[in-house]
Amino acid sequence: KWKPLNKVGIIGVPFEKGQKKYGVSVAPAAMRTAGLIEQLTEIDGLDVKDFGDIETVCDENIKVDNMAHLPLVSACNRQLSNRVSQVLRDGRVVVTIGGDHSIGVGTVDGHYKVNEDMILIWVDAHADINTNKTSDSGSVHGMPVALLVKELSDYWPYLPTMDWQVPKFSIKNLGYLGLRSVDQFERLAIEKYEVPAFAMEDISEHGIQNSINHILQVLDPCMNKPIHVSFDIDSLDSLEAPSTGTPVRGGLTLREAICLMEIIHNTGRLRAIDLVEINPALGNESDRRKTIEAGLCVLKAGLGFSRRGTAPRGVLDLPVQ
Ligand code: 4U7
Ligand code: MN
Ligand code: MN
Ligand code: MN
Repeated sequence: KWKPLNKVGIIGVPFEKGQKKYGVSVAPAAMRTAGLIEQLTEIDGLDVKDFGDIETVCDENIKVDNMAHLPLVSACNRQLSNRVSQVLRDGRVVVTIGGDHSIGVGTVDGHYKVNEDMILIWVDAHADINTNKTSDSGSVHGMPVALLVKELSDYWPYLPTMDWQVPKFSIKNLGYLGLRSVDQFERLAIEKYEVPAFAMEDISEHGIQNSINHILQVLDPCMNKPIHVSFDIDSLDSLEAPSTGTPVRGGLTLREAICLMEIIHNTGRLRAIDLVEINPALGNESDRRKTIEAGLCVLKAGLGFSRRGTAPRGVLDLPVQ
């Protein structure tokens, strides 16, 4: 019944104020320079449209306790949410290139406005479900899930500048893959709401295919809901994706991540991919190249690139001399 959409829209989000290091904001440009649009266009039958970058303008100067740069984060996500809705309404899979993971607020908000039945797969070493009360860092890239889910809205104070974003998405539609650095209250939230969460030890035990299939089965047993994948590059092992701000050893191999994205692609229901936390300013030239290439592989796998290869369309025989 479901067939993968053959149209995609790209949004760049050169935003880095959700964390403290310089450089995540250059990832959209670095990905474009590395051939993002060209490589996606080479995927058989895929129509690729670039919707450009989100600009963040903000003159607000309000401070919120243990939540750095909230007005900026808010301004960026407000624009982003609208752009994501627009791309989806154009009948395209939306691919958002961050930027740090605070932009997950805008992508999921914009997706939810178009598809209220969406499910969210958060692929990450971290759970990103801190509030400003539980966060050790005060960085919003560790808080997007807690901002998005309605079940946690009572655990936040009033957040100035965030009135545009009313959390309506239910934590019952969330699943995690790749976890290996989870704070104490984040773990409590996962247990309290029984979020299906495959940490690295679970993936080691069951394998990546069973892990994602189990999450999809729990969140959407009838197999008819649109899927949003928020992919933090630090879900990959830091040997395979070193250029990221909060690397953690012992993560997914690129092969596992590709396999995961192929399975989600093959459902025909993938509607949004976020690719976040690539920081080309960290590490050396080889680190940078590896990390960007890994990001491209993840996107291509989610958009239908086949490792088996694709025979030319409408051609039945090899060319003769
Ligand atoms: B990322 C952290 F304390 N949990 O809240 C926090 F360990 O988007 C890390 O997944 C957050 O990269 C990592 O600051 C955010 C920390
Ligand atoms: Mn993250
Ligand atoms: Mn992370
Ligand atoms: Mn990170």
